[in-house]
Amino acid sequence: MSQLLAPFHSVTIQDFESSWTSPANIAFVKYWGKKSHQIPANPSLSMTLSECTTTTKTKFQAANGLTVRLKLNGKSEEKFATKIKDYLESLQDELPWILNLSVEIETSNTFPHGAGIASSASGLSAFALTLTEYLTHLKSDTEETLFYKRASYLSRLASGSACRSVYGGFTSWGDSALPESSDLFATSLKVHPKLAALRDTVLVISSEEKTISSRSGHGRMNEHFFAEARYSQARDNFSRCISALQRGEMDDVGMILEAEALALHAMMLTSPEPYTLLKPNTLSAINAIWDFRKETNLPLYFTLDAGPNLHLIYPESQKNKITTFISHELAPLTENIIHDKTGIGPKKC
Ligand code: 2P0
Repeated sequence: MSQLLAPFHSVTIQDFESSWTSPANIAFVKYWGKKSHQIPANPSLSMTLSECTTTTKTKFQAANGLTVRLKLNGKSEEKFATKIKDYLESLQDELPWILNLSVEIETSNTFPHGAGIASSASGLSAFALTLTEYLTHLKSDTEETLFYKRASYLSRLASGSACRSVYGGFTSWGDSALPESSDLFATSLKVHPKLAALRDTVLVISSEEKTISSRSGHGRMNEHFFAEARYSQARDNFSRCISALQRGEMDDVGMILEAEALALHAMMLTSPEPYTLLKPNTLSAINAIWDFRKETNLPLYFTLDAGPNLHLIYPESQKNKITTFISHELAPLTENIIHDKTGIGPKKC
């Protein structure tokens, strides 16, 4: 049992209601491949976003048995309710009383489904933060560092990437040479002031539902011929990316960002059951970005999540010329564009 949840093993259930808003994040070094109990195969590192958030209001009450009702934007969503119920059931060894709860959730996102922004990171971290607040309501423990560590631990068990959303700025997750690093929860990462405010302009190339889930993608890494090489590359990129972020070297960060995005999609293309989530316009936009960089030397770099949509990362200070290029050259390749930037992390509302 984790020390983080041990104080809450036996409690008297009380009624409680609270709301949290939590942001999505974009991985600079990717989590792709995991061991059991949501232990990542390599450390990952991400930037927390500002505008793309989920707000979740949750009501916990004593009940005979565990029931979960969930409304997304006012509409009942059976699939998400089942996901939360499975998640809560998975916590029963550490929190046995959880099987006697009625849970009512109302949730809404500021960004559309299929926008290339993982709603599981924002949605599940928002829910885990509310659950963490509920735990401290049941047994008071007001230590703030432990609160967020616990929230990150609980977020990870719901969805790996969600554990990185509980802190603002930059976050790392996974055992590494960093002090206090852990496979069990994420920690905050200090970066050079020059890179503390980056933009993330998301090119929505396609908003179609993806054909292969991230869960299945992680699973395919288990039998992957290149798995060990990939994990070793990720560990190397992780330490090089942290060093570049702390030195304030945008171009070094950018080269790693792109290498990580391409490696992630190369893993999909070369997995035992190969697939790709890239679209022709993803490749057209990548080529246009490379040409733009060659011509202007401006620090515009891309990354990809597990989907066809590009996240364009660049310093706030360079936004004028870069946004002009985006709206003239890249916008015609997209369905939609979302403007985001480095965010300050979740908040209770
Ligand atoms: C990441 N992704 O680091 C990587 C890069 C997508 C591409 O983590 O199974 O939804 O819930 O732990 O976190 C997506 O996988 O997977 C992901 P689960 P998750 O952001």
